[in-house]
Amino acid sequence: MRMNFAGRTLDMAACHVMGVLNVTPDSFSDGGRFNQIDSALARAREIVADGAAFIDVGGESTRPGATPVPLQEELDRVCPVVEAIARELDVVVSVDTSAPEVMREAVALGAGLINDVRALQRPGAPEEMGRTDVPVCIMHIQGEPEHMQDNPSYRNVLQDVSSFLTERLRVVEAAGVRSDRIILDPGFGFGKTVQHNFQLLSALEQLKQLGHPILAGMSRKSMLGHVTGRDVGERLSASVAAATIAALKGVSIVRAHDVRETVDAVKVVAAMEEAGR
Ligand code: 9MG
Repeated sequence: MRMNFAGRTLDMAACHVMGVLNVTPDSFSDGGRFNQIDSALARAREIVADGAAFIDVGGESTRPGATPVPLQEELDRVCPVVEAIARELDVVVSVDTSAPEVMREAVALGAGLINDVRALQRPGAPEEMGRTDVPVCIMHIQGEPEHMQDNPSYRNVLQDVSSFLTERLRVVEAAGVRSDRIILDPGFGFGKTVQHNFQLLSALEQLKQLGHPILAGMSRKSMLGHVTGRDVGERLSASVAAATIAALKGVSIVRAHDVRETVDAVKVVAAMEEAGR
């Protein structure tokens, strides 16, 4: 199945890598807005050279404990970077946002995917996406980033995540978003214990039964720190292993900080699958 991301068409039967580009103040040395845009563009060039098909630009941290950013601040961080990348680089610009106003501006500036960790639950978000042709990734989350890791609980994590995504599909499609523009994500680390995350990883292929391409993001997350005992900066091997498992289970996009290594891993999976056909 092919999907059109603002003029770039990708085969969702293959696995693609999405490089992470955070444009939060802690991501770059603080030398003013212009230097931040320059640094972001330089990093975006590396991500593309390393083989990513997507760059995910985010202006608000969604880490456990993170507090929301005012709307104007998010717009100021994200929009110039989206515009610069879309103008210069051959890549799908994804924008990690839950704010309908940011969605609208980002799409106008050339974004090819909206990545919403809150599954378009903010008022006006489904309708905003219903007015565009740009695909959207809707992700499962339990709670809000600030408190989501306080005490995550499920009856059955796979069934509960599937039910949540099914209900969001109903709402989002009713607002006018075409079904063939929707990507689903189980939301590793978003209101889940380590056990929940590995149960979801183990059953990832079952989420494909919902009939949509799947995105998986496990890069450097604490589920990997838990099993390896390693700090966030030392989780490269574990992140590549998790991305490899996700690719083997048929996901269409893996979100990664270490793009070059993840692209290599995905290529090995693709070569094996090609040889088996
Ligand atoms: C922004 N962000 C951080 N982690 C993520 C994940 O696992 N999936 C998606 N879609 N976005 C994420």
